[in-house]
Amino acid sequence: MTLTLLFAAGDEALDAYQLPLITELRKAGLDARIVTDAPPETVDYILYAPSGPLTDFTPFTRCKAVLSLWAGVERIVSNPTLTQPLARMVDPGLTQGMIEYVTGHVLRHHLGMDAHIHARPGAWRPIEPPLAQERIVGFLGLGQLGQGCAQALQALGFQVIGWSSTPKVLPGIACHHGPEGLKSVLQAAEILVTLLPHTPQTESLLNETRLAQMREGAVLINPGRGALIDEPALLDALDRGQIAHATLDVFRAEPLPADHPFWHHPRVTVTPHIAATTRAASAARVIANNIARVETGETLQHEVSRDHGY
Ligand code: NDP
Ligand code: OXD
Repeated sequence: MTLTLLFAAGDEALDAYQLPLITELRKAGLDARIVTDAPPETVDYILYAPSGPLTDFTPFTRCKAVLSLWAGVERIVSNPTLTQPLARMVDPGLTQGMIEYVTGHVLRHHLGMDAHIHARPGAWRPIEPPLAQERIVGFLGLGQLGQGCAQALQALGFQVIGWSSTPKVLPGIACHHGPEGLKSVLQAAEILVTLLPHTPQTESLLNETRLAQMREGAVLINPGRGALIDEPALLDALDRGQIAHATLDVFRAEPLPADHPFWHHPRVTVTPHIAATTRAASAARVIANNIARVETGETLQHEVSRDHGY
């Protein structure tokens, strides 16, 4: 029987995904058609992104799983109409992109590149940066992306510490959990990278109290979600120099409004939610393999926990 896959991630995404999906579904031995419209009761799987049109999952009575093209699922996970299993995106291309973004921005601050890029002509100021092994980089979130980035920086020689919900043992990385663990990471990190999902527990995690626990002059890099940060508290910490610089990729409102103070703050770098995008070629493989698993009675991979919200 031909499977019906409803592509509910927007027309722009369809242009990028159609061919890779057809190729990978075939390779996985699946007979499937990709549609953007179909009677809901005929749909077997939904490919979802928040940019797509779908908000009511109730009529999709035959649907065996909703597969998110995004890693972050905060805009769908608490949808009360969603009774079908939900898988988030874990894509090698996306992980690689995040590793490159985080490594690049960590190295910018570690090496003090700005001082040279913005130097006045004639200003010859040789400043010796510390070596990686003399620099502590902290991660809030040690999941698919946090772990990938932490391991890449550890391989470059950085002292890497991290914090997650559950205890972890990762070679060469000092792993913490719980409230005391969070405090330890905040107090130690010279460069802090936030790769947590947005959940009720992580909402405004970096508030006035926690920002004050960070090292004087620390750098914050946030490619996780804007809602992890209490914005007025961060602006205050930046104004005082408690936080030397914030590189922010994600925001409570996106696109970041033109009059938002982050745009003009001398200690803020704004990037427009480009830290890592799901790559159609590798993501199509992940989706096809996950559907093939369900079709052969195996468990859905990367299933989101409704209790945890990620
Ligand atoms: P994962 O689900 O793999 O990892 C999440 C990590 O956060 C885990 O280590 C988890 O702990 C930890 N965590 C969650 N809640 C808490 C909590 N309350 N306290 C402590 N630790 C917590 O997600 P990914 O690594 O794949 O992605 C992380 C986020 O990155 C996404 O949710 C999304 O918001 C963002 N993202 C941003 C992109 C961009 O372009 N800017 C692109 C893709 C994703 P544990 O391991 O113990 O469960
Ligand atoms: C994602 C993102 O969650 O792009 O995949 O932020």
